[in-house]
Amino acid sequence: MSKQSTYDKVYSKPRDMIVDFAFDDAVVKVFPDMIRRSVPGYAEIITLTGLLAEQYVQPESRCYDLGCSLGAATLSMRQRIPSDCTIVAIDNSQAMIDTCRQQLGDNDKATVELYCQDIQDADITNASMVVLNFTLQFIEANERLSVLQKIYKGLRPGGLLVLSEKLNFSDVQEQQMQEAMQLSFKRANGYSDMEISQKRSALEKVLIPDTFEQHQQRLQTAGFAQVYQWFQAFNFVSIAAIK
Ligand code: GEK
Repeated sequence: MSKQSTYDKVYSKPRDMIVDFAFDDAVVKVFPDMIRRSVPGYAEIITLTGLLAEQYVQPESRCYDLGCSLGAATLSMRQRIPSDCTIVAIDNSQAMIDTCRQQLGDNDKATVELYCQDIQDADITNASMVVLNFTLQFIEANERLSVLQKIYKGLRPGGLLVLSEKLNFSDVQEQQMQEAMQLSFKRANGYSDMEISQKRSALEKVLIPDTFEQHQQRLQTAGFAQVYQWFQAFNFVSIAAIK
């Protein structure tokens, strides 16, 4: 989606020490390329998010894009929602927000408000759709339920949460199979084994995936009556939770 996106070489040179992954300037420059080549199904989820918005977004309500990065889901929603809605896009990386702002441009569609903020501190009100696209996995495990409870509270009845995540599997063989397939996906997209292994080390402590059962249970505990997995590509899924 970015006109400025360059080829991701962030982990292409051997590093003496791998520090924890951060959404800094180097990552922001290559982000659209990085996520497209690393997350199977990413482009489809973004496109289909627009269709979900068309179906679920209510007039004069708010849509939230939590952990918006460069605003891919925001742009997809903006194409298909009433112009009297507002999209609130939040990310705690200033570098992401600055580049996202440049990409949004002016237009006569729904207003987009952009905030550099931790989603744990964000207020959610009058929402009919909330997108958490590959972001909950970066929140401390014991803080995830309170984020979902806050979203549930801020949604109107009939409102939709789209939760996309990398998954773990409780079945050891399935875990091996799905991980191996993501590895093949990354190799097929031009990442070397060294890049894959250095990025994996950098993400180890910051991206902690749950199983589908953990997500389902947490969403139900937060109050969501309907929880459906609507998309899967190997170990990446998207869940629709309806209030
Ligand atoms: C997309 N949704 O293109 N508060 C706010 N932002 C956060 C937090 C937090 N606590 N933790 C991480 N982030 C996007 C892709 S990327 C997924 C989301 C990935 C932000 C972080 O700065 C980054 O921009 C985003 O969440 C995760 O549809 O890179 O795997």
